[in-house]
Amino acid sequence: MRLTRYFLPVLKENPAEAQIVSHRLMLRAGLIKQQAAGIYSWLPMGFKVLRRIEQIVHEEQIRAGHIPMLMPTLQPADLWRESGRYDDYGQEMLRIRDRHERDMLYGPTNEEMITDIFRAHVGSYKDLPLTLYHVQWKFRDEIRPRFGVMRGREFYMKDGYNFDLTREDALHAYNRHLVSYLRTYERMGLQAIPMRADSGPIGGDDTHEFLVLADTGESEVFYDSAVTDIRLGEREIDYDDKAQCQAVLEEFTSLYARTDETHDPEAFAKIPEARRRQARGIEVGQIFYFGTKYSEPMGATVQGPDGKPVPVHMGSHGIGVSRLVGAIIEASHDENGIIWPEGVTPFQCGIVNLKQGDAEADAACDKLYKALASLGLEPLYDDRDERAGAKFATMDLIGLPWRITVGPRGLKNGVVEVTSRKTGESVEMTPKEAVAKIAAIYAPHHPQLDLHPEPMANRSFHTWL
Ligand code: 5CA
Repeated sequence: MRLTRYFLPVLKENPAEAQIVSHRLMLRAGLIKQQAAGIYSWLPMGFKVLRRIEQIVHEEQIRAGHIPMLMPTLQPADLWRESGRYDDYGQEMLRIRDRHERDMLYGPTNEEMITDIFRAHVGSYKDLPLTLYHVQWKFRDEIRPRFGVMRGREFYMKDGYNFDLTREDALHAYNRHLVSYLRTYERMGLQAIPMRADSGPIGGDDTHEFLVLADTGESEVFYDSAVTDIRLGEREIDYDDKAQCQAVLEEFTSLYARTDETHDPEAFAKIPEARRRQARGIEVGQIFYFGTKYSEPMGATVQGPDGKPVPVHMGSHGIGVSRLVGAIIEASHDENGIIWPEGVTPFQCGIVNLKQGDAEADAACDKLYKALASLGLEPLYDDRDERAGAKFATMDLIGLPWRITVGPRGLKNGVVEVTSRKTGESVEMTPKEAVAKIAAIYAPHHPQLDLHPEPMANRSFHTWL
């Protein structure tokens, strides 16, 4: 993408309404625009990041054996009357009446609707286990929407629902979700720690929240600092292997890590003092096992092996997809702007032309741009007629992990400069080496990248983004 043809409305001033850095940077970098309290438009570059995050979520859910689908945002109130939550949910639920005076609502979550789908189509234990999920907009009429997309009223969430014959099978589904979530967050360059939590209006006894530690987080958390040393990493996971998934759950949840609702000062005091931490965190996901809380009142039963109907054991599992954009920025920025992790960056690198209009510099930039694009990468080429300082400031603000700087002086020696946004370190190399370096960096994030392509006019990679 050439910057002169893109829509990137960066702000010069710090927006007064933003209290935390991620909100400020999302507005300044032209990622979002507020339309009403807690309701945002996703401008092109924000939309790209949102889609990258959603894509990782899909890939990891599908890897875990979970099946994508799509449910509507509007739901009939009657479904929620069946579960008893229509009245319980209170003012957070946005209630709507249609022209036929039917009560509707904008879904804050989908336990009832998925249970309705299940009971309509599944009748036998032989069809289990089953986990269905979707990524869809939700609405919760939060009293205090704040911090931009972190606590929105309209927000984008992945929510998944498992149906199992027994409690044991449903707990395996719980563990599977825990493992797949750890992988999901790590791919986004985040450490999200599973912590024992409270189940709130979703219900059930078993629940963990995933927290990204950040001073601006809304949750108060207590943990043993040793949990921050554990990583899932590249290990192979067989999601059908119950023992393996259980072992990962135990590895990640045996040490003390709790949100304030479930905090137990006595247990906390047993941790060696040097490892006791009280901090704040951003909740980027939550998993629940709630057994038959919805299946029983809503009649979601299957015929068991003995021919008798049994209510299915369920859980639900959510990832805050839109909140993650803010959480990633909270975890990865400096005083000059965002620092996108490579897994979610909207463009893999920037190209800065130090002397727009100089025939040699323009030609070198065009060539670099084409070489990167032909590999399936998407560079953002700053081809504006601007001072170098202004171009660098924009690149730093929008936070692309790598920048290739092209200027007449370097080109005389046959080199361009490749700079890491994170470390600020710059290395001179030939344009060809620069392309190879960027491609090698992204190869693990995009297995579909073709590093030795035939010349090809129409590549499908990310073309709709
Ligand atoms: N039905 C369950 C699991 S699918 C559920 O709704 N869980 S939840 O309430 O914990 O929401 C899942 C995730 O959505 C949260 O962990 C959080 O990351 C995100 N989320 C919740 N409320 C908001 C909000 N107001 N703004 C942005 N993200 C939110």
